[in-house]
Amino acid sequence: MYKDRILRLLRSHEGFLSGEELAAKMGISRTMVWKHIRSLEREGFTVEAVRSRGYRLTASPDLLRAGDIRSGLRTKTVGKVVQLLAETESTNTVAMEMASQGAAEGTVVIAEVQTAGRGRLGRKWISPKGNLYLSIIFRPALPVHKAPLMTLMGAVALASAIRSACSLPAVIKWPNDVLVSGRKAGGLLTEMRAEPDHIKHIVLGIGVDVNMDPDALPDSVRAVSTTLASEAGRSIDRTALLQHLLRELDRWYRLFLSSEGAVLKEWKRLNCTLGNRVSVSGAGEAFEGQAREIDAEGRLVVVLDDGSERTVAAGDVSLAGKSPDR
Ligand code: BT5
Repeated sequence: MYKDRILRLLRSHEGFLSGEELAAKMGISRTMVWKHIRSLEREGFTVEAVRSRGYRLTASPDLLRAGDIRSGLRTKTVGKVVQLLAETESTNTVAMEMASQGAAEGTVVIAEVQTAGRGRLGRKWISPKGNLYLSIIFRPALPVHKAPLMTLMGAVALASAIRSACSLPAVIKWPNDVLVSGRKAGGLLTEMRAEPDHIKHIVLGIGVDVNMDPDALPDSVRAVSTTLASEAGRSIDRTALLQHLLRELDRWYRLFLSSEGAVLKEWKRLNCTLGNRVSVSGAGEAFEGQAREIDAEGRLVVVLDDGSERTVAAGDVSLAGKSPDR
């Protein structure tokens, strides 16, 4: 697309670029260059135009663009198809629908805003502008009981991407949270369609609090969550973070298919749950104990005070601090 190419040229150029030069590079007329620049301005870019010198990009909107996301991505599977939506109810709902209709593995659905973002167990994921909301379609040839490992894989990819793109010490809280400074900065929601003996498709939904106004959250949620921008003390380039995330997902998914152990090992390195005293709730019961291990299916092994062990497949965990015996 000419517009994307013009934008790339303006971005990679410090000073002014003349209309003539842009037109020659593109093989189009100067009038067409001007029309594309007007169209970029309508998208929120600020382009300074000075007669006899040309055009210079002075400000970019905090908006995702499909061309930018794909540019230089170089992934094998994840992000080969990117569907970018200004607003939708839930990217997971859209991706589940697309997967049922045969969308390719690695298809990513992204929205700037979700009007009915979902958490687990019918909970809401508040989804104002400024963050990342995406869902990825996977078709792993796996038995159903391995599906929870995909959440762990996604959490490893998300924590790694936040670490490398934002230089923040992101950690994973079992089963589906990514925390920075002890507060939730992202969550994962894994949904699937399965036959009795195998998975048909899995949609991995990821929400990350990046640049949003924290006032968009109710007090109760704000008290236990954070945004990457407030942790970093600067606004975050969402496209760069998203590209890191898609690359990490591509890499960890492939590793996962060849060696689940490799993912579990990295998960253990990045998690903040094991070794802690935890309160577990879910499936109509609640108990406390020490989070001891994660098993080969991604379940949490908790040792209760009477020494008995409980293996938890799903639930909510709150950390009650380091266990005295570690
Ligand atoms: C999650 O659920 O953490 C999964 C979140 C997954 C969201 C993504 S966005 C893209 C895709 N499309 C969707 O519709 N969903 C996925 P859970 O562990 O159940 O946590 C939900 C709880 O987190 C809520 O009950 C609130 O307390 C809290 N919460 C809601 N919105 C939040 C936000 N923006 N940031 C931090 N915490 C939030």
